[in-house]
Amino acid sequence: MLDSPLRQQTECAPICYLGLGSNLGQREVHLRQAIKLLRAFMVVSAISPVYETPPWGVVDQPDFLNICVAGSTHLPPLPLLSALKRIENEMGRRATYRWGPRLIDIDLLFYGDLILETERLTIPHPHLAARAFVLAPLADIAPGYLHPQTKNSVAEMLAEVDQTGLRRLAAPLFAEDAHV
Ligand code: A4P
Ligand code: MG
Repeated sequence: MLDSPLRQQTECAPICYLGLGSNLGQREVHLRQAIKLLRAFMVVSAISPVYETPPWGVVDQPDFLNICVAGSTHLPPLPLLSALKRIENEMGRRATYRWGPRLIDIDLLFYGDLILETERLTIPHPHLAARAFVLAPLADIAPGYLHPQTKNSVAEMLAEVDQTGLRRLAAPLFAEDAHV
């Protein structure tokens, strides 16, 4: 079978990991829609199971559904962040407050082993190691992945955080592909 042009463009691209969350409206529908839109510029190689998670940071808000996605893209980091923000806006996300409720949130967790600190973008994501809602789904698709700064694996980081209230849902997001 011939590869798609997008797959050819991303052959040598680093693997990126994204964290997606939703806690408003039809949460699963939002996660599915976001993945569809991601596929315009990313070859998705893994999608984690869905977790229902208690809100972190600002606790007085509905529970989230969280997943992690792995994929490659020809976009450099800042254009990738812009593309992720565009998806959030296109899907109707409205600004609330820091760590507040949201229809869809897409965070860039890792971009290969790149370390980057700019005003707009920090990679790896700065709160990653403290968040069970990121580490649990990430550990399902990349348990051995090493944080480029601390050199701790995702599974090791997960073992260090409080996983109280985290619930892995039985049904995959897409019936046909639990892990792609
Ligand atoms: N930004 C810098 N680095 C990154 C990065 N690696 N990935 C900047 C994404 N964005 C990055 O983000 C604010 C700005 O951060 C962006 O414009 C970008 O320039 P935002 O998503 O617009 O605002 P926010 O989400 O309110 O702030 P923040 O600090 O990004 O919050 P988080 O980290 O997104 O956390 N609890 C559960 N259980 N599940 C969740 O999914 N999510 C949050 C939000 C809080 N509590 C949660 C969950
Ligand atoms: Mg965010």
